[in-house]
Amino acid sequence: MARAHDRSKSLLETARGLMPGGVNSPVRAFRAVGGVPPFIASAQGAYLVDEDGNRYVDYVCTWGPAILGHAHPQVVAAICAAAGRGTSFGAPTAAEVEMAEAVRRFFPSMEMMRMVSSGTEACMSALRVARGVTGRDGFVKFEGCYHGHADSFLIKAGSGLATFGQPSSPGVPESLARHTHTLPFNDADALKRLFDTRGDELAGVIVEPVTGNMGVIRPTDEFLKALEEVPRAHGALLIFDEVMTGFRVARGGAQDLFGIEADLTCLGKVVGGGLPVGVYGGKKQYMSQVSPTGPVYQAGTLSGNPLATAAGLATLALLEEPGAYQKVEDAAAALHAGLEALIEKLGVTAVVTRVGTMMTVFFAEKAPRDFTEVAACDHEKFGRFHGAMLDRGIYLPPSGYEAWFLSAAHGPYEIEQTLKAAEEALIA
Ligand code: KE4
Repeated sequence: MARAHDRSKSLLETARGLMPGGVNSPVRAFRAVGGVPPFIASAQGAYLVDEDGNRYVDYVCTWGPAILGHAHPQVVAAICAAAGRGTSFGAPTAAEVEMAEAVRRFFPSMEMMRMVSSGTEACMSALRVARGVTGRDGFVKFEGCYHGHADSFLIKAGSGLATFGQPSSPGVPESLARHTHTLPFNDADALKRLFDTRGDELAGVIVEPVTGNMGVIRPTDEFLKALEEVPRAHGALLIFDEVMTGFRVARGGAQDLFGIEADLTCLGKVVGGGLPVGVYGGKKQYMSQVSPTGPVYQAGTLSGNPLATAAGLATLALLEEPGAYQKVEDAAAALHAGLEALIEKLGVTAVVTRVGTMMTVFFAEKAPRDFTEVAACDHEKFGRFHGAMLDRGIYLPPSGYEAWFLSAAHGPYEIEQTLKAAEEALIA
């Protein structure tokens, strides 16, 4: 069953001497599940092929972006055509205007926006706008949500809700930590209490409206209501980090799904069609405060880059075609149902959570509601499951704290293969 990984092993050895952990983003090192990460040589549709020639059905989909499947011919053609016209100008283009119009069709609350080059930049910049327009430094985030690696977000909760946050990485100044308040996800009361005591210091609340970075957790109705009402009642902004959920949990992201308008929205992943893109935007009254029309500074040499814009535009055009979403949702629903049936049949303690085209298998009695409950899941079991799936040609996110992503290229055959593998892997 075990596949040859000789070339990946040897590349990893060399890479470890050149890059921390041999990778350019920590999760790729497979530390959470063990084993050698396959070094990927190419990808097409729902499949990855590694340097040893092993083929995998891919449920990472480059952590979300590949919603149409890898190397979609229309996206590739758009990138190639754009490259032939020049790869970067550092000047405005017609395509950026078209792109902004397209994004606004999906996210009407993004009346104005700015394109950047990553989800991290989008979140960091949205927070700066919230701070800039309110004149306040504090903000709220939720435990288990990830908003990129900007300093203000790499802060964890202190020992009690009333204590200051602590940097979660060396290199993040302690002095910054006092401005970041981390609350439990799905805890409406904690949000109300914090705003009641410190509301006038808080610029906003940033949230993954459906979490992906601790696995897929749906917000409760009560929590959503509090998100919508509490910050605004105190003059603070509601920031939806839809870097993962955008174009995924519904066409117009979580705002579309839940009927909530965010004041500011952060996008990444799908919006860039697999190239480095982020977008942040929202109400005109806030976004017009960004430089050069306003005092809040933000800039980028490669922002609105022609290749990234071409990939994003081609992706969004395909997603606007009738039935485009249904296809991916149907594949996700089939996998969800199939896994649930296997869990039941095999008597495994596990639950499947899914919102739209994102899902997670948690090894627990019931679906977790917050980070504490995710941490209590059987992550060793997940590691064994992950390894057994990989051996059977199924590439899952290498951590039990992540979401799985499907694409329009995942058809009945891929789902069937995945379920066949899972039938053995679930009891590994
Ligand atoms: P990037 O800077 O990685 O483009 O985006 C940061 C980000 C912001 N907000 C949300 C909700 C995100 O999910 C992300 C990035 N997600 C991770 C997945 N855990 C990317 C993978 C990685 O870090 O290697």
